[in-house]
Amino acid sequence: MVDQRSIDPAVCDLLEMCEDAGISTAFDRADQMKPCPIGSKSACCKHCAMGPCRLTKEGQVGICGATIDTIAARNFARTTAAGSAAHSDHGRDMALTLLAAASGEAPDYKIRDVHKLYEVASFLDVQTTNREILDIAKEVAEKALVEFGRQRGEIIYLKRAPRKRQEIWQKLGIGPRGIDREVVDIMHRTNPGNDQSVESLLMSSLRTGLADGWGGSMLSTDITDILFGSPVPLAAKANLGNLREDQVNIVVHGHEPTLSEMILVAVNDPAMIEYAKSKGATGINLTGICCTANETLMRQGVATIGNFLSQELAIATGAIDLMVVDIQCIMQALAPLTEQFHTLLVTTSPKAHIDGVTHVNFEEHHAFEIAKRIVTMGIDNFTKRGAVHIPQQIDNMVVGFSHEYINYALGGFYRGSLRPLNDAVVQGRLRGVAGVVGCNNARTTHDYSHDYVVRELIKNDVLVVMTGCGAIACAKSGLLSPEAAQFAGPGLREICEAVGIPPVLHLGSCVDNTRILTVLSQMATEGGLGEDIADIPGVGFAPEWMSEKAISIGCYFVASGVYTIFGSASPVANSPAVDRFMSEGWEQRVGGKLEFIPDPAKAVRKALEHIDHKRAALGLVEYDPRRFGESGDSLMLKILDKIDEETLNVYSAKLA
Ligand code: XCC
Repeated sequence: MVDQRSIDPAVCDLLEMCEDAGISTAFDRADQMKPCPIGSKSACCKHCAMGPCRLTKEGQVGICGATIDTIAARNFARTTAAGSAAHSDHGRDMALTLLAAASGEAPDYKIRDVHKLYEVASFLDVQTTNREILDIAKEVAEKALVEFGRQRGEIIYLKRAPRKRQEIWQKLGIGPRGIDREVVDIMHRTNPGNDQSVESLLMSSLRTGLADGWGGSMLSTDITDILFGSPVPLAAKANLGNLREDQVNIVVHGHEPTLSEMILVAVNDPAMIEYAKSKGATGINLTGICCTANETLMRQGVATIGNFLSQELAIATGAIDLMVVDIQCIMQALAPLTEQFHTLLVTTSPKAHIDGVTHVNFEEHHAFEIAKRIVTMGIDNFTKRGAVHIPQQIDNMVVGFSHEYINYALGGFYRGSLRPLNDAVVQGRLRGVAGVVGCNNARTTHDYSHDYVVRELIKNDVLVVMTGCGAIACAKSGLLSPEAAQFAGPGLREICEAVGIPPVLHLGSCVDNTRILTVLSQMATEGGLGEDIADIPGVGFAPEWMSEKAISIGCYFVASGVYTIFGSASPVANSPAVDRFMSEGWEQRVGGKLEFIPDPAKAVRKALEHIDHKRAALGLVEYDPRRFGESGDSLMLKILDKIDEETLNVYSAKLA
């Protein structure tokens, strides 16, 4: 029973322990509570007090006359708006932190990536000549904030897309006018008695998704890089075995890096370490969960102990002295669970309180002081620790593939570009590219679909980039290590070996899906693969999605021209009209489409068909894995096989 719930042995181990101890987890609750058969298919409308109306019979309409199609499209649009709001508000907070730092009001933050600041300044039309860094940063933050409240025209970052893509958006009128405005627009048009057209509601959803992808999230990625540094590759570790029995374990969880970056500084503070030692610990061990983990993992190599569905199990180890959470993806179940263990749970965001849980309000103006206070609370709690059960799993990975680094990796400083990547696709060494992102979902086997989809794609010479909980899933199954090249097809393997990268690249947190948009835009403008994102032989996947944010991401991928496949059943299955519009209707208009395919094998098959179809449309050679079958180390080893032992030793020494 338990082993079907997850492919992660550490999770299975703890699930067994919880089962024996009678501790309830999301895995059990998912078994005990089936999804509502009406709500899960979007056949319920609860936008007014005449309802909720449940449409369960053919041809039935709501009290106001709303059809199943309108209801499904309206619900979908609201989901997109909620997801776009969450990502974008995170981006706004990053802009406010940059503003506070640049104005001298948040002295604990610095401008760590000046190059990035200059780059972003140029995107936002901020003058840089003869100006102080902080002055530029202040105007960058102010201009970024204008994007949220913009009322007319289009958000500035749309110009980072290929020209052809921008023209499609202009022609369809789906270029977001302002980030907040598009979220409000959806809330208004889905309010009773407004938009009742499937096409209009779904095209508006794309616009609101674009406000997230090319607006709030992209600004978030950029500003986070400015404040904390653009990621570069570094070795790191994953899974629950990274918890330490002999040290104070502090876990960061959520999404925003502003506090976690300060906690990282605090746990390395000699006075804090001394204090931990005075309580009997040998030191302080910082690890993370979900996307806060991805942020500190990408930049400083802080170990991730798990993704969304691991959060309760991490507490069940009994080894966590303090878990500090910020925003998003924090289960309310953590609160009663921490009462069964000694773990101190601390909420910090004014937007994410949990009743009965200690709240330390985070303000960037006193960031380090607050971080030290929280770390001290964790150290004090170490003495209350009881028995622990820490699984031994530790997996190695290489992370930190910002889009800037991918350029650099392929050509160095002197000719950094995506040319080699495009050439590899043109030659058929790479069949195509894929972005595999998104959550865990307790309705599916934990991590299984991520692992399956990614293994199949790399086996078929598809280079995979990942973010979010999907990236953590594959980190735990070893796919983010250079050694995973052995699972790749011959063409991809050769590239991995030549460039020294894993076949699966970790690009960051959920907001960093925008790095995928940047890479795709650069590929489209580099030449050889058409002139638009929709021309590229590529696909997007969210195999285990659950959050509203995933739907917003899906919308901006589609609107950017990407065929996007979500795992699990369609949430709009009761409305064939809506389902059809999301595939055929959207594809005709924007070149991208969204499909819900619960069977991962079928999903991969369709993805590869799509990639091959795009290759054919570009007039590229048909993909043939045998063409590069002699590539990579296998060829090298054959040569070495034929030479005498002395020369072989020289080679081996060099390779070592
Ligand atoms: Fe949350 Fe970002 Fe989903 Fe994971 S992947 S469950 S949103 S932490 Ni974005």
